[in-house]
Amino acid sequence: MQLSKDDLLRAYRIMKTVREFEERLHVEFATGEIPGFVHLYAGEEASAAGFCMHLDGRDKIASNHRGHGHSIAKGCDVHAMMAEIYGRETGLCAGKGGSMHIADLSMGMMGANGIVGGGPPLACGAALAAKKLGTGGVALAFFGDGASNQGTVMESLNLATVWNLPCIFVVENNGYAEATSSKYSVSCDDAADRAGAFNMPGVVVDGHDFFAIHEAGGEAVRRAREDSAPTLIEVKTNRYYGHFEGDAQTYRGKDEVKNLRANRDCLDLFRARVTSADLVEDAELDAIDGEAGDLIEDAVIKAKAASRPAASELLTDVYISY
Ligand SMILES: Cc1ncc(C[n+]2csc(CCOP(=O)(O)OP(=O)(O)O)c2C)c(N)n1
Ligand SMILES: [Mg+2]
Repeated sequence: MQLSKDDLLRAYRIMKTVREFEERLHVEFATGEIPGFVHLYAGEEASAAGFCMHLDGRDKIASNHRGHGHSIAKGCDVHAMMAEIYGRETGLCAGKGGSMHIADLSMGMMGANGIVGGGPPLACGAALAAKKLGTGGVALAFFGDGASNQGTVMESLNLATVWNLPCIFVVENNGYAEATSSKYSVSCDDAADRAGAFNMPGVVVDGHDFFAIHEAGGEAVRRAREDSAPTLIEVKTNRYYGHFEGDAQTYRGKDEVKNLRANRDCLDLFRARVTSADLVEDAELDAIDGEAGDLIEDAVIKAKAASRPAASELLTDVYISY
C-alpha cells in the first residue's frame, strides 16, 4: 500500500506523541501525583498508528486498560487526556474516569476498558449499528493476548461472522497478561490461528514494523468496509514497562527490555527505513520529536494547574438518561 510523504510524517507524529506521552507518564506517576492505575503502551505504538490511520469519523474503536496509544491514534485531544489521567475537571471525561476509562464518543473512541475482553462485544455492537444504519463505518477492537482467551472474545468472533459485521479484531500480543507468559496461557503459538474456527482470515504481523501493520490493517479495513466481513489480526509486540506502573517485573529476563529498545524499537525501525529510502529526512523527524516533546510538556503543565472536579459534581456524568 502506497504511503505519501504526508502519511509517513503523520504516522511518525502519532507514534512519537504516544511514546512521549507514555515516557512522561512513567516519570510523573512515580511522583505520586497521578491517582489510580496506569498501564503504559510504550513499545506498541506501531499498532495503534498502523490501524487507526485507516479509520475516519464514521469508524469506532474499542480499547482496553492499555488505551492511551489507541486514544491518541484515534484523534483524542492530548491535553484533555493528560488532564483526565491527573483527575482534573478539564479532562476528557471531566476527570472522573482516569487512565482506564478514557473515552471520547465524538472521536469514535468508545473507551478504555478495565474489563479484560470487554472491548470486542462493544465493537460488534458498533459494527452492527453501522451496518444497520448504512453509515459505511467499521469498528475495531484492540485487546491483549490475555483477553484473547476470554469467552467474550470467542462469542464476538462468532457473532461477527454470523452477522457479517464490518469488524476488525486486533490482538496485541505483548507476551504477557499481567505476569503470565502468553506461551503458557494461550493454547496455540498464534492466537490468530483461532480465526479459522470462526471462518474469518487470521493474520500475524510483526508489531515492530509499522509498514507491515499498516498493510494488514488496510486490507482488514477494506474487507470490513467493502465486504462487511470481519478479520482477526495478531500483532506480535512488546511493552517496555511493567503491566502497571509499579510492577517490579520479576517475571522478565534481565536484559529483555534493553535488547528490545536497542534492536526492535518501532520508532527507530521506522526512522531507519524512511531515511535510508530517502523518503523523509532525519531533520524532519527531529522536528516532530521536538513538537511532540513540547506538546506533552504543555499538557502536563496545564493538567497540573487545572482544578479537581468540585464535590458538587460527584454524581453528574455517572448515570446517563435516555
Ligand atoms: C474480566 C477480567 N479478568 C481479569 C482482570 C485482571 N486483569 C487486568 S489486566 C489483565 C491482563 C491482561 O492481559 P492482556 O489482555 O494480555 O493485556 P496487556 O495488559 O498485556 O496489554 C488481567 C488479568 C480484569 N481486569 N478483568
Ligand atoms: Mg498482553
